[in-house]
Amino acid sequence: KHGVLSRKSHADMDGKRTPRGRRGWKKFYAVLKGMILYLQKDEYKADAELCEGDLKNAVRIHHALATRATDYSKRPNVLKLKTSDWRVFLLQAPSEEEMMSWVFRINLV
Ligand code: I3P
Repeated sequence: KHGVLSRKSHADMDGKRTPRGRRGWKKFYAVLKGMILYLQKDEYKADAELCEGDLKNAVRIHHALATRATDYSKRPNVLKLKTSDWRVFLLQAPSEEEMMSWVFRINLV
């Protein structure tokens, strides 16, 4: 699965709140492949073309949990992703359908 997603980092590893200055929204092209959600700066790229920054933004979603972000109302179509290392991301999809599709696909892994 792939598509445009905006990301906001809410908590870092071990669940510590992401500090100010790194809490902004950023738009990515997301690609879910195997157990990894790649958040790429530009459009679709094959593995070989991923740059260092793209690899840094990749999120392991094994044992991660995706839910509708019911407690976040500033933007529509936002899901909350909790990873196994206690990071928390908010991810905004272009539509309700896309958001639910990401939730479903992430939780299938
Ligand atoms: C953050 C940025 C985010 C905002 C966040 C700010 O500043 O303005 O858009 O979240 O508020 O801290 P910075 O880019 O300097 O990290 P919202 O869009 O959800 O308001 P927050 O600290 O309340 O999460």
